This record gives sequence, C-alpha cells and structure tokens, in this order.
Amino acid sequence: MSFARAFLLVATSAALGLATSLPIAHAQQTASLTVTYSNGKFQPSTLHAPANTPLALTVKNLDAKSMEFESASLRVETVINAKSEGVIKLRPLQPGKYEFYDDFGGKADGTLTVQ
Ligand SMILES: [Cu+2]
Repeated sequence: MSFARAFLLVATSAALGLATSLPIAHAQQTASLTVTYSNGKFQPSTLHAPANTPLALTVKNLDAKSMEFESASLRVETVINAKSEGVIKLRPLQPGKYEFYDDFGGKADGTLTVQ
C-alpha cells in the first residue's frame, strides 16, 4: 500500500469515528428513579435502570430518623435526614446488580438491577 493511500485510510476512519461518536454523546440523557425509605425498609427493594446512562436516584426518607444510603459498588454514602429526601447522581453503569443498604443500623437493603 502506498503511503498516500495508507494516510487516506487513517484519515477516513478518524473522520468516521468522530462522526459516529457525536450522536452517542448527545444521547446521554439522565434517567430518574425513586426509592422510598419507610418503617426501616426500602420500597421497592428492587430498582431497575438502563445501562450506560447517567442516573438520578431520589431517596425519600419518610421515617422520623435519619438514614444513610450506602453502596460500595455504586460508590455512594449519603445521609438522608428524617422526613426529607435527597437526589443521588450516579455515573453511567455497566449491566449488573448493585446492592445498597441503610448504614445507620437499619435492616433495610435493596438491589439496583442495571440492564
Ligand atoms: Cu456509611
């Protein structure tokens, strides 16, 4: 292959790569989901979310004491005060199951299923 032809190939694939990556970047819309913490339990205890999408998880604490939404796999540790709510931003996730729980001594736990 001549140098000129090889250069043209590289330049063409670079241009194609750029053209195809742009729409994907614009498709990164945030998906919203909500979990309620009530009587020491998460409701629902299983959440579902799309993969490779930024997520906004609203945690509503209906109880009269604060709780801590925690997950090692989600890299989250957030205190939600009594009778209040918080929004937790999650990075785009790979498909899988992500466990979460209340780290303030409650028995509540749950799973976020990403697919
Ligand atoms: Cu903790």
